[in-house]
Formats: sequence, structure tokens, C-alpha cells
Amino acid sequence: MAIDAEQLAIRVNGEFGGSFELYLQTPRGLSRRGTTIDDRLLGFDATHLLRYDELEGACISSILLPSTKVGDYPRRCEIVSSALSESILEIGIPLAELGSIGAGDRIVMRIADDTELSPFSGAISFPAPDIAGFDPVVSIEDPSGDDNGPGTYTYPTDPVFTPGAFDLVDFQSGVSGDHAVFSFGVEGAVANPWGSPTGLAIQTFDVYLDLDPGAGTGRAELLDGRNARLADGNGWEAAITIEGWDSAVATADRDRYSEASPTISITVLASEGRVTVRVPLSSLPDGYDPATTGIAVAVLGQEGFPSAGVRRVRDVAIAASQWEFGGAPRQGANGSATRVIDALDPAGDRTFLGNGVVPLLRP
Ligand SMILES: [Ca+2]
Ligand SMILES: [Ca+2]
Ligand SMILES: [Ca+2]
Repeated sequence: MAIDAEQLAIRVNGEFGGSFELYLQTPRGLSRRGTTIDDRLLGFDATHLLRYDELEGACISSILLPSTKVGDYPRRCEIVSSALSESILEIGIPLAELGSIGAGDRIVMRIADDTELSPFSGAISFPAPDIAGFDPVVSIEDPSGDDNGPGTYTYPTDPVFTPGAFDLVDFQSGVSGDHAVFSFGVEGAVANPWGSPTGLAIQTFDVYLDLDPGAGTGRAELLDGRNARLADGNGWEAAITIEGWDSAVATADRDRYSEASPTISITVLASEGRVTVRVPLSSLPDGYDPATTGIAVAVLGQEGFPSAGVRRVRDVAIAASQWEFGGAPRQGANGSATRVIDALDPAGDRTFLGNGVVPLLRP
């Protein structure tokens, strides 16, 4: 078994009677069942079921609700690669399908065919390597303690909003294989109090890419509801918004943008406060190069039930409440005040956000 930044590769030696089931447990899989589909005890709670047969190849089910009939498990076949030659079977599963996996997490597996479970002695498990590693082309630090928007914002009062969770301290970008990689460090931990499949819950990270900084092409306004724009003379051609449930890549011209949902893998190192994402280069505009593209980065509060016209980020009110940030100027409360809590800016110039502007940084 091998794991890299893009997939879990499994190589099985043995005789296959044409079909088998492979049960996997990953730390942040969505649901769990403790038995095979014909009710043999696995010895662990599986989060994923991969079914292989010679005709169909391999299909994976990643939602194994015990109350649901096995036949109703949603299954995806096109994303799993499989190859059988003589007595060696090779299977590749995209990491994005398995939920976030970080260094030190353990992946557990066992195979069942008609007659037996193997290994016979019990499930095997192995640790995931540090797949968040990559070589950054761009590395920019942000001051700590400026997670207060234009200087006045405070966190919502619910205890899930832990200190430093929205305080960006560094950003890196680079390319690894055919993926663009973006990595965000925050001062606090990246907790997952709402149990998202990616390990990310309360934060949203936006990255805006301006392929020709200073030329004024593209869109100045950020994604809907950020209530902020790039500094004059700059416009983004693509934006990536990263959150626990609904990450996307947006591409824009001056007047509008549209979203796509390519497979984005998210690796969370919770206690280190680090989130690393891999986005297919094919989903970004031609000409994207981390060494020349201007970037803007914003941290916001994720919101599954946003105000009208807002793309899934949390409101800022005059006074903080359980689920709202506080500190908006009276005239801007729940209206025009920016929802950006921290923006990447090594100079720490708060007048930017005070004017609804997020700085564009050139590598
Ligand atoms: Ca900061
Ligand atoms: Ca532009
Ligand atoms: Ca900042």
C-alpha cells in the first residue's frame, strides 16, 4: 500500500475469484459500519467500501450508513482506477474521496471475498506520511494578532470559535505534479467541531489570482458577500474558495464569475494550524504561474446558512453574538461591512480592510 499527495494506491497479490470487497477506515470518513455486507465482523468500523469485480472494475462507496441498504449505498466507479495482471491487482483511490488525511493518521483495511476475510488474523493498518509537503515558490508571512478585520472585529461568542482560528500567519503556493498547491497557516488550531469530511469547519480561505497584476483586467470585487475588492488597477481571473463542505474554483471577467467544482484535496494538520490544498492546474486559467501571478488571500468565517447574496461566509454585526462576528461600523452592519477577518498583508496595513480593499501581492 502506498499513499502520495493525490491517491491511495493499493497493490494486492493473490488469487481473486473474480470479485471481492475491500473495507477501509480513514480518520475522517463520514459514516461507519462494523461488518461486511453479509454481516461478518470486520474488527473495525469501516468508512469506505470498495467493491471489485472483473466486469465492472472497482467502485467505491464512501457513505456507509448502517440504516441504509447496501444496494442503496452511493457508489462511484469512474474515479477509481484498477488494473489486474496475473495475480497482482492494483487499485488507485483519489485522496479527496477519503476525506482529509494528515501525517500520522492511520488507515485500516481488510479484504473480504466469498469465503474468508484477509488478513485472517485481523485488520492491517498503516500510518499516512506527511503528504502536505511540497516546495513553495511563494512564501509570505502575515502578522499575528490582526484577526480583527479593519481593526475592530471580534469573534462570535460560541466556544467553537477558538482564539487565533482566523488569524492567518503565513501563506505558501507552488506546483506539485499537475496540481497547484496552496498552504495556509493560522495562529490557532484548525479544529473540526462540526465534523466535516475534510477536517476543516469554521474557516473559509479565499485565494484570488491576478495573472497580469496592474493591467486592470478581470474582476475587482471579490466573491459574493466578501464586501471587499482588490486594490485599484488589479482584477482577478480565478479565485479558489476553500471550506469544509463546498470548495470551488471561480473564473471571472470584469462583470461576472462562474464556479466549477474540480476535485480539490484538503489536508489539515489540526494542531499545527495548517491547511494545504491541491487544485488541478487544469481548473485554473492558462498562464497561471505562482512565480508571476499576483495573489490576494482572505480568511473568513464559514457559514452554511448565509445571508442572501452571500457565498457561504459569516456575517459581521455591530456587536458579536453566538454566531456573528462583532465590530462592524454602524452603517455597515450586516450590509456593506467587509466579512474578511484577516487578509494576507506582510505590512499589516489595516487601512486596506477599513476601505474594503484586500491587498494584491506580487511574488
Ligand atoms: Ca494575521
Ligand atoms: Ca487581471
Ligand atoms: Ca493580515
